[in-house]
Amino acid sequence: MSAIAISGTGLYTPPFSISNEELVAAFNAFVKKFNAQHATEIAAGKVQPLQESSVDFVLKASGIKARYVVEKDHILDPDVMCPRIPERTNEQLSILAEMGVTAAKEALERADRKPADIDCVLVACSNLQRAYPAIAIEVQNALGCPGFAFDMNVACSSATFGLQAAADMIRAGNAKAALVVNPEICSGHLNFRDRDSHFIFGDVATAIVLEPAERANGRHAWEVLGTRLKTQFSNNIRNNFGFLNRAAPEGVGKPDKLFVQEGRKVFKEVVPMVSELIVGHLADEKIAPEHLARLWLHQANINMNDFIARKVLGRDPKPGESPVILDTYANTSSAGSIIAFHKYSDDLKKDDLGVICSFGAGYSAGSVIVRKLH
Ligand code: CO8
Repeated sequence: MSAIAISGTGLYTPPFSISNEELVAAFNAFVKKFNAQHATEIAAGKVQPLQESSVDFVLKASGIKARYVVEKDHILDPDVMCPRIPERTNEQLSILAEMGVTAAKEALERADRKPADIDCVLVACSNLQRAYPAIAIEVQNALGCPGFAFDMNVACSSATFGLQAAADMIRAGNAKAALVVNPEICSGHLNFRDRDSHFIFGDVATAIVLEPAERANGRHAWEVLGTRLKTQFSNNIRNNFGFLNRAAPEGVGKPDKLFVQEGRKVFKEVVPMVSELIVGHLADEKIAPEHLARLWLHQANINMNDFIARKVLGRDPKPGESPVILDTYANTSSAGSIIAFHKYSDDLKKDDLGVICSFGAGYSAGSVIVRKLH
């Protein structure tokens, strides 16, 4: 079987950052306003008063200090509390494609490849902007890549599932080199009026170039030793937004048309699923966990990552062994583990081993074992 390598990665970080302090201040202004407006019903016991959020809770429960967003002002406006992103004409590049193209250009540069070298473009992300034409075909067109492109969505696991799909297509001879792009505008699906989840997500885009290992000569190249994917149906992370919303008008405006989750259940059920996936994958590849130089885990929650790293390594991770980007980026869905890999892999040396791992809605989980090539 021919070896496949990740030869470069890229990152686009949106221009605006929202601190926990700013986010919680906006949320609490909304709560005060809601409770004042509904004072009579609240006093009569007909409406439950809303509770305020807290900066301390957010940091302790999640490890998040800030998040990047593509639009800030309206998220922080207590009367709006969602991003307002101006619609673009069909002739303009869509915002999701634009973010993806920026990340893709960096990935191509780091891989020392031109768009003409890529004949397969996948946009793999949680939050696709439209039904069709595929965002991936728009990215392919904007970059000028030959070949084919398509979109895929496996929620937070989209990047690792995209990695496996691309590696398999190259191995099978259906593509020479692939670009997997993960643009995520999570702020568009987040309910900023929901105290339990308003702090969780941020916006970003990442990109990955894959090609046969024998051609990946650059210093950012990592051989993909193996990929393993798993899914198990669960309603604990769900978003019912979709094209049938207008066919069921009674559902319009209900909170389930945005991100909803049973956070505690997710935590309890996903931690063992992911640890078992990684440990089993390493055992099958005959790699002892102590031989791993790094874990680039999905960035959903610091406590979750600490748990998984401990289960895989059998001890507390040493500083830097399981890098965290969650503090400044928050949960960026599929892009999280790729941001960690992009920012914290260049310092490793030839033959160092690591695992890129994602997990999220579905449930879905993906493990990718990599070895530094040069
Ligand atoms: N401020 C103050 N207090 C709060 C707040 C708040 N903002 N929120 C909750 N509390 C209170 C609660 O009311 C509760 O109080 P009490 O004990 O009196 O009932 C207490 O704090 C504890 O609440 P929780 O049990 O909810 O808190 P946890 O400690 O469990 O932390 C988390 C909540 C952070 C949500 C945690 O459960 C978690 O991280 N779970 C895992 C989440 C996860 O990984 N989800 C994966 C989602 S990723 C994915 O696949 C989605 C893809 C789609 C992307 C869509 C983009 C939008």
